[in-house]
Amino acid sequence: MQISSNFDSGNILVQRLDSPETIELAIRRDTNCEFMQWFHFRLQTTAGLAHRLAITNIKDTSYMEGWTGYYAVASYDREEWFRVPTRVENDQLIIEHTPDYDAVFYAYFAPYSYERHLDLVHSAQFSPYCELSVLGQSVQGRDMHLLTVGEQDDGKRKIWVIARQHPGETMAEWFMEGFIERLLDEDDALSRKLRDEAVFYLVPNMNPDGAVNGNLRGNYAGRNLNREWLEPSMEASPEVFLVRQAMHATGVDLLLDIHGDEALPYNFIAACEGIPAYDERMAGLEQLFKSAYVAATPDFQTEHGYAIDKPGEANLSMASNYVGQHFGCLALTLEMPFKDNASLPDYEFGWSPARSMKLAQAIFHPIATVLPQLR
Ligand code: GEM
Ligand code: ZN
Repeated sequence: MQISSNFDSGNILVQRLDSPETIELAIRRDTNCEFMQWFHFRLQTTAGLAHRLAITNIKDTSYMEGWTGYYAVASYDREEWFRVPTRVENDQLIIEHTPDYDAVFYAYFAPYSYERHLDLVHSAQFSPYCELSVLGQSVQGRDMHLLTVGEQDDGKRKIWVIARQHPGETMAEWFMEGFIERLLDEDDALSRKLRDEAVFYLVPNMNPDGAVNGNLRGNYAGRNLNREWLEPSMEASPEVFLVRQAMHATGVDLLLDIHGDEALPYNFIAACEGIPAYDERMAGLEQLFKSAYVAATPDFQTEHGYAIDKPGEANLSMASNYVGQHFGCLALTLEMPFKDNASLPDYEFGWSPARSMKLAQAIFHPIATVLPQLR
């Protein structure tokens, strides 16, 4: 037997590899910071044997409540990721699986590789509606890609969609793949209407270094990008600095910040109720957006979500709060589950890349619903 993780988004430390029933592993912390929860590794073994893999250090992970009701994902071909029997026992995460083949990958959620990211943004430029540009470089020098969709015109609404500030939340980039696919679809009437009335600025991966290094939340310098929006720096958080700078150049009428949540088994939206600029207009737009999203898909709901910030108590270093306050616009954080949508469970795949892509394609309805009132 052999376990490896020296590949894109790999993260595991091997403690014991005595037998298929005695495998002990540990999750490595994010680069240059304390966050940890993301894992992704490869097992070379003998098909047909029962395996017991114990991740022994989940007590040190960032969101212990994320392990309750959680099932790890596995894949033989890195295309289809299915759920495997997983439980917490004596503060260890126990994965029990009898692989059908000699080689199998395990991960916290279906990985989204940097190669797939490069394919996504470069194939998008084939569309006559889409322009691919580079805002600058990340800490480790990876390009920060921006897709601009729709003719730029002062009369059009400016809609920014950013994703994967937290690199382990890979469902966010699966969402972006689905979003881009529909937005560039020449036969889609709603996309045509939105392209006519708005300009879209899309950043499918805000944190390419964190993604490649197998981080849950940090960038390579160890910064939580969703706490850098008040005072980003080119030295430690260039990813936010560059995107924020571009937003200031274009203006923002709507921000969607796409994330994943470790604990809550639901899709939900967090708004910016606690910012000083929050008013009845914003509250009305937020409700209109949420109601339209509920109408568009049963995979979205408004019953479960984060506690609402008290008035004036929002953390303005977070993207949605900073943008909502600075631009006086609707700014929403969308959260998808690492587990599943408990209201509409899929016992074989849980929440998945395909469902993330479908959720993205459903968001076009609430965007179209609020668009006329964004300014
Ligand atoms: C959150 S996302 C920010 C939540 N936004 C508001 N307005 N409450 C974070 O950054 O901690 C969770 C996540 O990372 O997905
Ligand atoms: Zn996040």
